Amino acid sequence: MKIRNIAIIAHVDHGKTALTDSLMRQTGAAEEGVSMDSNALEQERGITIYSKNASIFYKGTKINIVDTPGHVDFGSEVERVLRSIDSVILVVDAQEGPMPQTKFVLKKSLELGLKPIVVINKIDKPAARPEWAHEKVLELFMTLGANENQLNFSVVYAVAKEGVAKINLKDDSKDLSPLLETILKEVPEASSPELSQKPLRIQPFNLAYDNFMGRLAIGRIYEGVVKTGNVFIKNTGGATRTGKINKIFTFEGLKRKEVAEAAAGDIIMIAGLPDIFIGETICADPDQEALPAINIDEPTISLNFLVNNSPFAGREGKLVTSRQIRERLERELEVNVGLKIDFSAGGYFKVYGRGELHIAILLENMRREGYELQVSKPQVILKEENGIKLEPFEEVTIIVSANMMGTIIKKMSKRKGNITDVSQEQNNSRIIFEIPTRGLLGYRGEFIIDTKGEGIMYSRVIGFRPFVGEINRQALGSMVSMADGKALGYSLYNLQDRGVLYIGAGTEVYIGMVIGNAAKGNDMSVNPTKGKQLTNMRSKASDEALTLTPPLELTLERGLEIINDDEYLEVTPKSVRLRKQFLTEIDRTRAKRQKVL
Ligand SMILES: Nc1nc2c(ncn2[C@@H]2O[C@H](COP(=O)(O)OP(=O)(O)OP(=O)(O)O)[C@@H](O)[C@H]2O)c(=O)[nH]1
Ligand SMILES: [Mg+2]
Repeated sequence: MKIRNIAIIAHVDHGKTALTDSLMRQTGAAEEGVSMDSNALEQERGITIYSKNASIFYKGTKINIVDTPGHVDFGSEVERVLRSIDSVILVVDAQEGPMPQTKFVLKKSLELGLKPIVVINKIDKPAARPEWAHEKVLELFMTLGANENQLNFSVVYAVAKEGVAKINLKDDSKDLSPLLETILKEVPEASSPELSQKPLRIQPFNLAYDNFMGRLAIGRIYEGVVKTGNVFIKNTGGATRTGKINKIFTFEGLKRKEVAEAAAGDIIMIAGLPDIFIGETICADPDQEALPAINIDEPTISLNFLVNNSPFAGREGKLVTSRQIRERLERELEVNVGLKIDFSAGGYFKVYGRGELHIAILLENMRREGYELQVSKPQVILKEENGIKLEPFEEVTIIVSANMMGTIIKKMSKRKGNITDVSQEQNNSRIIFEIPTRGLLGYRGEFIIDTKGEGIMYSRVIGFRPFVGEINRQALGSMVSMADGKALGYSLYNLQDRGVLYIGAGTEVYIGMVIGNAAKGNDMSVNPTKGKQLTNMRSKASDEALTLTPPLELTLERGLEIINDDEYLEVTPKSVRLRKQFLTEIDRTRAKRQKVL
């Protein structure tokens, strides 16, 4: 069987999944309406979170496709995948052109020696500028030091959503055949009789989990033929252990199909190796050489997961105990490769992740399954090397209308951001900063407000650098309830001038719950349950209908962003609430004093 292995890579939203879906539809690998974004959260948010495998058949060749996530928090997934395929389809939006994540994934691909096929997508958009986008992509290849062979990349224009691709913009095309032909022409064949005759070597690049089969490894067979039975596993440190493969699957469309054996070149899933990990080598003989290791990016932020002990604990969740939360987190570690958890501290679990979205997705999945818990403020992970304190830095690309530039630069410099590049395009300015992750935490919300939701901001971690010292940023205080009960419209009306409220009238509150922010900067104890004094006097003002500004709804991501050091975010299947760690003002004052002493 002839096999080609490709990955689809791009900046977020440029159309990777739409293209994969259309390829499956055209080749009959999946029916109308079936999407690679199969997970409920993916469908709701319209983004890919987990990279996934599919395979299609075209003119007798099997094409294994890995669809990758475009969001930076999941960027390390992409890197792992790139190691295991032979070519990439780089999708670029015909209106936006190359964006920060385009640059990142292209750079990785070029470094690995891959020759990409470029798909200029969304040419149906009214503002599409496909020729300009093509030129920009070529410039990017050159900036990134592509070799001559790589610079000679093929270009295909597409409307992925509708399943149409063409080699020349003027061509008349009804389907994706021009792209499929390009794949057959450009992507090296993965299988050959010689490779199949060698002793077995498989390297997993992804993990999955099944309730019955346990941990599953998704990997590429580099050499040999795999059958069920005993194998040797070499880890990246050089140690060898034994294992037994008891099931082998290949992909057909999105589905997996159990097979008795599979040969070199194919991408497969195997069951039976409960401790298998990314980058290890599964082989037939203990003397075989291990394949080069696959790097896994280190986490950049950490936070604590705790049993919920708020006055409302257990009201909305079914799975609330420390043991239940621990078991769930242990299960997550089976597949969530970027995640690390320290279970050793008493009273909480320390969770290390790749970014706020990475953590938010885990919490969202947990609350949907009925879990209830609370978490602390995410902290940036600091490292020490040769006695020097290091902290993670990010490259931030901001695109705003030209008149916003001043404000943005002022705010970013305050947070220790340095400009590395500024350019103008159409009516927008594109500014690139390098900034410590610490400085960036909590800025996103402010950016959205400053640019009225029209600014674009992308960031990605670029590595650890020397710690830049204290960052003075104007933190917002919290409005803390000093009463239990139902919030009343009358008191919220009086409070809404002093900060942004997170709750509306009728919300149940408890002592120590954070109900809004305090614009002045310091925490403020308030009583949101106070009703109007009853008097015989009629006052005109108070009798007019009280118009409340709609509250700022606390989502998980927003909560993780605005939470202060001395607070917890309470997460239940129905609610996301902020609270003080110490509920009463007396306890908070005492805690603060003890810290100082
Ligand atoms: N107009 C137009 N829209 C498209 C086209 N292809 C995809 N889209 C839309 O673009 C949006 C994003 O598409 P996806 O395929 O989810 O993008 P993606 O690259 O997989 O996104 P992530 O996986 O989250 O990085 C969706 O709303 C699609 O319907 C196209 O050819 N034309
Ligand atoms: Mg996608």
